[in-house]
Amino acid sequence: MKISDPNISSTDQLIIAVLRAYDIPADQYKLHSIDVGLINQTYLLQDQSGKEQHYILQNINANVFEHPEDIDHNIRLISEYLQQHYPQDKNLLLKFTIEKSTLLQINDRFIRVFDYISNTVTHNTVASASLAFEAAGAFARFSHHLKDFDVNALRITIPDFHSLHYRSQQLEKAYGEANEERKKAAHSTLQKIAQQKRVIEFSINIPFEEGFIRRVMHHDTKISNVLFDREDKSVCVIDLDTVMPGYLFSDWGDMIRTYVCPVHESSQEFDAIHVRKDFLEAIFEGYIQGMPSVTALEKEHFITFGEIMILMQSIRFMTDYLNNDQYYPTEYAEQNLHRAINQITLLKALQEKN
Ligand code: GN1
Ligand code: MG
Repeated sequence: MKISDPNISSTDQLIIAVLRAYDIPADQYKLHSIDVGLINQTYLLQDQSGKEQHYILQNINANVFEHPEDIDHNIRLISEYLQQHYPQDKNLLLKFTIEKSTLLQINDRFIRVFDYISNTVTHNTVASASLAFEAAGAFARFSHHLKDFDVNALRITIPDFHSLHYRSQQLEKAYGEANEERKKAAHSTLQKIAQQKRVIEFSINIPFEEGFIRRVMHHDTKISNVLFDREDKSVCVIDLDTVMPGYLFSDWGDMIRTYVCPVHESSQEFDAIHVRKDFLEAIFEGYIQGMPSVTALEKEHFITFGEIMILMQSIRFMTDYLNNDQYYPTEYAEQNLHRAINQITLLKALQEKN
């Protein structure tokens, strides 16, 4: 459904137009911002009467996702498949607009609304190994339940999204075009990144090894993308925008990247960066319990998968720093550099520990 209206300019006006398109009574709902992500904004639309459905409202960042309709296509295919084959599973379901569409375009904004699953919560930090275990199980079950789904039916929502080789080429290009001041500030971190060629070379061979299986992967396994019940048992995974064909390094590796360290990727407390061994084990165990088809080769390279994703994120933050912060929102000038340092520090900690 598409609305073109130059009079819709503020967020408030936008929300009102969204509610109208979905036939949700505006006076009955309250909007809370719930996202902690860098790319998308997510809101909870809470029914004030206590009787009706709550909703999740999310925009699609069209600078990052060039074809929002591809995301819509993927999510619809996946939800239909899961509903048909696992009707007992709970999953976020897309709500239809009054024109029976699941993607709403208002001017240049793309929005979708999902039914909220009652009595679920999200977490922004991984406070315990058991939470890591539960989250790993949720991502594993998601991919496992899609094992007979045709991965090639999915559209590629971001080309080369987790290609470490491509990310390192982007870094080289950014370095070539960067200003002297940023190049200088980045120098010692770039040297550390340059020492990690082995990880890049390993990643290039993954698609050619039989023991690395191509599956439906989520590609964004941070803890806030899991819904938990009130007892902190995982219910389902959310944010399916980057669900694409992929390899286990993406999901297992990104869980290592975002769960094992006690401080966040944007923290400047570099001394506090270390690997919580019990969390690492929980990610391993939780995942293999939910996904019986993990191969011996994949298990053997569990840590390498973490190395790939941590290096990739360091490179992506560094690239953005050298590009004068075009991709990741920043609150101060050196933030992307600090994030890149944070990630390379975590990579070293993981490598020393294993
Ligand atoms: C972005 O917006 P968010 O936090 O869900 C990024 C991920 C990065 C992450 C780093 C589409 O995800 O790949 O790992 O930031 N998503 C996209 O915080 O680029
Ligand atoms: Mg995301």
